[in-house]
Amino acid sequence: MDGNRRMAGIYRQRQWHGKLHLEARVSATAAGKTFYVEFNGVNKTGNITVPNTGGWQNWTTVSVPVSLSAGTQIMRFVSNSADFNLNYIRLTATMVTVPTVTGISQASAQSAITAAGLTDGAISQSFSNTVAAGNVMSQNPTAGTSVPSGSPVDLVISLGIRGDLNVDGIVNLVDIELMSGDWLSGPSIADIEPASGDGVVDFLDFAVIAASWARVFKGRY
Ligand SMILES: [Ca+2]
Ligand SMILES: [Ca+2]
Repeated sequence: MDGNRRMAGIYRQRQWHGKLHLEARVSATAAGKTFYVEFNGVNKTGNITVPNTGGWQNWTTVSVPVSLSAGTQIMRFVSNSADFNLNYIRLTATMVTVPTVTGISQASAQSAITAAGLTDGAISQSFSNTVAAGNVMSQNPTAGTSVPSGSPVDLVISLGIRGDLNVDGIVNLVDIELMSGDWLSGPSIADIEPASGDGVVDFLDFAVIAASWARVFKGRY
């Protein structure tokens, strides 16, 4: 920089968002030089001081954390001082470890995801004979994976056992009775076949309960 010049550049953020490190490779032959970097018109770094490196080709790297939202960012370098060198600016993602969130409630999982510096990804649901309704069956990325801060974590939430109409973790006569009531009065909770429902409760729905009962609780009723 040989004057109080402003330089502007466009930086497409790609998949990066969340916490990043901004690194600038600089040199100066006197102390007291400063600059800052804007993203979308906001000063995200505060003043960054360039130390006296003792020579124009004696480079050092200064680093500050920045936190960005997802999307295209317009990055603007702003110099407060004359007479220092800037070689480059680069952004690197802060890596975090994905926590284990399987087997716990969706709310607890999302709290853990936020606490780890990650974000909620896609939520889908699936029946499970082993994971209680409302708990996390699986996650993507898997626990222990190192990913950039702010990355989304997808969850599959259990709907419980298919045919467990009162969601008590057991398929038994209580569920059969609930289905029988629906059969007489019209579907409310017992239209479970096909999975999206077809507006009627009939032998197909009963067959799902019978199959769950036989498969999951054979010999226990
Ligand atoms: Ca039940
Ligand atoms: Ca049905």
